Amino acid sequence: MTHNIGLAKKACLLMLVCAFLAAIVPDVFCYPPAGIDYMEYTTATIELQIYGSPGFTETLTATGPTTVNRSDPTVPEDNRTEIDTEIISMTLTGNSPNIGPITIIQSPSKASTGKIKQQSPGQDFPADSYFDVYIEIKTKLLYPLGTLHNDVPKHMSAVIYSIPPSGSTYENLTTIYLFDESDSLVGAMLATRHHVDAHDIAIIDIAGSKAFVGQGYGINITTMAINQGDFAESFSVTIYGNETVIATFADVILSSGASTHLNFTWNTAGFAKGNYTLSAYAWPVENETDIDNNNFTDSWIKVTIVGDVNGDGKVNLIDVFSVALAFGSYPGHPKWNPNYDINNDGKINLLDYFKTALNFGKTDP
Ligand SMILES: [Ca+2]
Ligand SMILES: [Ca+2]
Ligand SMILES: [Ca+2]
Repeated sequence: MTHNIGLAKKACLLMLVCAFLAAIVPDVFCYPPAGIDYMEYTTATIELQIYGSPGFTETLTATGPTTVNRSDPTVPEDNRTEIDTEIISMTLTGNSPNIGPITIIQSPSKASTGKIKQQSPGQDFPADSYFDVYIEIKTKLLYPLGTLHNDVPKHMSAVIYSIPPSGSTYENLTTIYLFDESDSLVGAMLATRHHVDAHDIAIIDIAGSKAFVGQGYGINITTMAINQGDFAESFSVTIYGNETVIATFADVILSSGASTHLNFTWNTAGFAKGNYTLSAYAWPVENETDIDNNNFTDSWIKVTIVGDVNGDGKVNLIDVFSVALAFGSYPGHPKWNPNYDINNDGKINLLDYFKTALNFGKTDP
């Protein structure tokens, strides 16, 4: 009893420390108090084997909601905070190639309990999570299958990065036997996975077409956005040069798994000379939990004097000769260098040469 009070005190203290840290350090997460997680969209993939003749092995997909009950976090002796969990409801429907429509439900008679546990003391995520799952598989066939169940739990485990565990996939590869209503062995669940569908957009690249751009001229900037989640999304992306917004893309639309390039030309007129770090931010969509990948920062580009094609802050013979030697080139040409294309028109010609020569001798500052 004293021991339990000690643990309760420890948990309490931990939650206070967590609250304090979360207030001063925005990136510290803390496990929530007891509650219920309703995950509307989850997808189970089961390698199903039915014995007898004709028997078969197939991969069955079923989708639907799963609801989990969570306890308050507690701190055991190993100082890795943990949470007791239980699947209190699950209804997944699908269509078996061999036996037609099926419904998988949480067993009405046996509890599917589990745990969430910190991998390292004091660090909530990544966390280990598992459920020992008992199910019923309802088929439309009265004989010989009817409703199947397992007697030994399917130990489904995952590494999770949030609560609820959006984007994570619980998995178990061992064979668990299935029995019919009269407890006769009829088949087995082999490799089984259960994925919690997630909203997750990300920026995976941003790049400028050149390293040095003459003040007042343009540079092409390409950003790559991807939808790593399970739903179609519509979202906005803002592009920054340092802290200044240099472009906005509203209503970027991507289906699950799709990616797109967001291209624009940044006109540097009105921007002070200096280095600009390029970054892109995809504004999180509703219920998105992994937002670390919504921001992508690239190395800097330099806005400099027109004609300073090597970015050293002065226009001298090196710049003039560089442009002259690349004369007549274009993207793909062996002598092409985007930094020499002063007016950003995709070719290096007299216009670029004159703009460089006209500024000969200028230095910055
Ligand atoms: Ca994201
Ligand atoms: Ca120079
Ligand atoms: Ca040009």
